[in-house]
Amino acid sequence: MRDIDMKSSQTVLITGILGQDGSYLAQHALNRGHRVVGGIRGELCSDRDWRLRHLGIREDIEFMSLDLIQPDSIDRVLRQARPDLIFNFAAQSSVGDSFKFPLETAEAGGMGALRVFEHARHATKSCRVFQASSSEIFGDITDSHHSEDSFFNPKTPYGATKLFAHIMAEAYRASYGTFVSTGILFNHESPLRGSNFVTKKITQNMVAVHRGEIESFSLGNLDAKRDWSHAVDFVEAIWAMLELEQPNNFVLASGRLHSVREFVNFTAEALGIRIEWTGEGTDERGINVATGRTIVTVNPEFYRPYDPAQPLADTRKAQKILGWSPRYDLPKLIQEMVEFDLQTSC
Ligand code: NDP
Ligand code: GDR
Repeated sequence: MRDIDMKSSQTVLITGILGQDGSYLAQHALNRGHRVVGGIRGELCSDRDWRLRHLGIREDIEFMSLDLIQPDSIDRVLRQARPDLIFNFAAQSSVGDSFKFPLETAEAGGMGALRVFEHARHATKSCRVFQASSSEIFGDITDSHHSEDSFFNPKTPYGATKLFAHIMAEAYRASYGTFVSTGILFNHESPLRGSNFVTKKITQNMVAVHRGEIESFSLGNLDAKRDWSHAVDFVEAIWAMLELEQPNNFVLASGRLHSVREFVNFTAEALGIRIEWTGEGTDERGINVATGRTIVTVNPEFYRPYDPAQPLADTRKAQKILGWSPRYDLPKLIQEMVEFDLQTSC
């Protein structure tokens, strides 16, 4: 159910536009005839804008230098761009890296988000903000299904940072009437996913094994379960959130959990490889049944100090209020990722 139909040209500011979600959201906004301003940190060189080039929208975007860790750069961009809509995707988004770089993670994802909300609060023209929250804010599982109203109990520096921003979004809504909506986003992947995340690491390495470029590769916790969706499905729901009359919080997910081991199996299947698992713990191995060769091993280097289990998601609110239902299931998502990697990574 949409309250506002954004037909006329709006100025859309996307922080983190060079990342996965920023790129797809830019495509979505441009397809609807809006002006897109993209915040980037550092220089725009060809190895960093590959997602935008792949989508064929690189030349349609106005880029501005924006680092969420630098307050002046946020103020300058927001004053110059005068956005109607802000999609705040910029963050140090790796949970694993947040253990190594907790200060940078907190500054960009926490204080950076707060600075964006401060702008929206004081902006002279009305400005709607989307804040990318995360399922990591749930932390340890408390309910059978987790919704917008569940207890938040994060245990990772990344999750704690995202919870700070999430609560600030609610505080700005309640205290100042600022339009800040949040998406409590479970994992979403795509061909444009960064290779430091487990899904892309698996599809890229399995393609390399398939081509005979490598014999094997290593993963960490194979038992970890995640709810994986396609980023394109999420971008549609995120856009719809800012078309509502009132700001709100929405859980986005598929509602289904799969282990990392199962993700490897699905990927192998998409490549016509039959895989069998043997051993336990760090001795576990994935073996190519046809050749008898080990293709996946476990390396404790990829374990995390704390790796909370992901809960099952309750997405009824997004279905009901946004009329949202995802188009991709996991095999279809993996098929698309594998096809992309077969064409690109040599
Ligand atoms: P990506 O890592 O692909 O993109 C994040 C972007 O943020 C990158 O372009 C990065 O820039 C930029 N960035 C990092 N630090 C700063 C900074 N200090 N100032 C300005 N820009 C910065 O993430 P996704 O697109 O996957 O995710 C988008 C958002 O959604 C993130 O906030 C993430 O935490 C959140 N989220 C994502 C989920 C997912 O499964 N994808 C699930 C839940 C939440 P650079 O290119 O320079 O590195
Ligand atoms: P996550 O995604 O931490 O859920 O954060 P990631 O793909 O990094 O890890 C998922 C699970 O896989 C396990 N794992 C490995 N992970 C990585 N990166 N590399 C490995 O080799 C590996 N082996 C096993 C991890 O331990 C973990 O359990 C993502 C990000 O997009 C966040 O920004 C977002 O908020 C959450 O999803 C929801």
